[in-house]
Amino acid sequence: MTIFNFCNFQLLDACISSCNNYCYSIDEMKDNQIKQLRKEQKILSERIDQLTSTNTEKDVKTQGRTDEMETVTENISAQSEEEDTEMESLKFKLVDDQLKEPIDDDDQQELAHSESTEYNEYSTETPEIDTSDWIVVQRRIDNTVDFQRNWKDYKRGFGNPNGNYFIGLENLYLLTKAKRYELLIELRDVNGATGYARYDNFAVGSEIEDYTLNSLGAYSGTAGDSLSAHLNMKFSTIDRDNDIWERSCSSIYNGGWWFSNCGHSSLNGIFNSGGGDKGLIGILWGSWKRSWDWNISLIYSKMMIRPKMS
Ligand SMILES: [Ca+2]
Repeated sequence: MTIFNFCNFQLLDACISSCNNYCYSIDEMKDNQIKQLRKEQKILSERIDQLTSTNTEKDVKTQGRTDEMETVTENISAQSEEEDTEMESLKFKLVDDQLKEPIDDDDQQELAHSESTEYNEYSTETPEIDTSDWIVVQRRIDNTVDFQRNWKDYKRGFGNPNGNYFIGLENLYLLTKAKRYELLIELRDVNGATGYARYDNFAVGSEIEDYTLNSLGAYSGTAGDSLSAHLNMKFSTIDRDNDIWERSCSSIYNGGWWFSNCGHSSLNGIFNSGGGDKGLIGILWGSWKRSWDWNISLIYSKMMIRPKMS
C-alpha cells in the first residue's frame, strides 16, 4: 500500500513494475531474514539444550551437597544436645574441683570440731543460738507451697510466716538498707542432721538493682559457706533471668535465687520429702560437711535476720 501512495497514476505500469521488482526484492530479503532467523533459532535451541543439561548436572550435585550438609547439621545438633545435657549436670559443680582441693590444717580442725558437736549429730535445733528475736525471711517445711514463682511474687513475698514462706525481696531491701543485719540459715536433711550458716552483714539492693545480694559479711557455721559464691549476683526468677549463665538457672533448676552460673546453693528449689534430688532442682546447700553431694535435697531450711549487735 505504501508503494501505491507514491506512484504517479500516469506511470502506473512502470510504478507497478518497479513495485514488483521492489516487492520481489523485499520478499527475497524477507526469505533470507527468515532463513537467518531460523538458523539463529536453531543455534539458540541447541544452546538452551546444552545449558539445560548443565543445569541438571548442577542440580544433582547441589542436591548431593544439600543432603551432605543436612547430615552434618544433624550430627552437630545431636552433639550439641549431648553437650547441653552434660553442661546442665555440671552447672552446680563448676567450682567443685576448686573446693575439693586439700583442706588445710585450720580447716581440718574446724571441720573436726563442727562434726564432733552435739549440734551436728542429728539435733534439730541450733543450741548455741537463741533465735527468738530473729525475723524469719524464708522457710521450707513441706511441699504445700509452690516456690517456682515469678518476679512479682518474689518481690512482694508469699506463703505463711509460720510455715513455708518467703518474706519478699522488697521487704528484705527495706529492712537491710535501714541498718546492719546478720543472716542465720538453718538446714536439715532427710536423716535429721542439721547445720547452719551465719553471715554478719547481710544486705540486699533495691529493685532497680534487681535485688542484688550486695553484702554478706563474715561467714561462720557448720554447714559451710554456700552463699558467698552468690555475692553481687542479682536475684533471678523463672520470668526474670538475671544470672550470668547463658541460659536461665531459675527456669532450669527451679526457684528464685541469687543465681550466678548457677552457684553453690538454692534454697527455694523443689521440695522433695524423700530428700533425694534429680537434676539439681531441689533445696541445695552444696558445701554442707564439704560433701558437695548434689543428690541431696534438704527437707528443711529457715533463713532469719536480725539487726547486728555491736
Ligand atoms: Ca542467664
